[in-house]
Amino acid sequence: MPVDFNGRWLMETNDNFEDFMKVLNIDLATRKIAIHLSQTKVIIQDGDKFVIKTLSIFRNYEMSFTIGEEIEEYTKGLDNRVVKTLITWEGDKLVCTQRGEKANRGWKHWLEGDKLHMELFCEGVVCHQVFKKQA
Ligand code: VL7
Repeated sequence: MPVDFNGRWLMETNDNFEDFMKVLNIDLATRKIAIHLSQTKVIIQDGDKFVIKTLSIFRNYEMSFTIGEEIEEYTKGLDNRVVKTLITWEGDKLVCTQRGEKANRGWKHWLEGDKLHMELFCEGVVCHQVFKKQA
């Protein structure tokens, strides 16, 4: 049985998000707003197919993918780059690599108890987010 990420997840902590935004060259005005956002993840998982929505009062971001199938991703409303994105399972972790202008970029999702964890990484900078499941 694969891990089940389905659900609506509310942000509890967001460590080092400022440095992560800086390494993506997000401008100061945008960072000032984004740093205070409570982000919500809505994950729809159907076998190896996923839709992940990241929602906030400022901006929303949505992506769809199938495990093991590389896609071209446009990070619209985030850093607005185009990357080659591939998501695979590493054990029970969902691991994404985003190949492009920025080196060593991607994210990981995993579950610990009833919490959803996410690590966002880029050029050695790591942001760690934790979400709790909405009842
Ligand atoms: C990553 C991106 C900050 C710009 C606005 C902040 C708006 C709400 O990659 C992400 O999720 C993956 C895995 O769950 C699926 O797409 C979302 C969000 C942070 C870095 C860039 C700041 C401007 C935040 C959309």
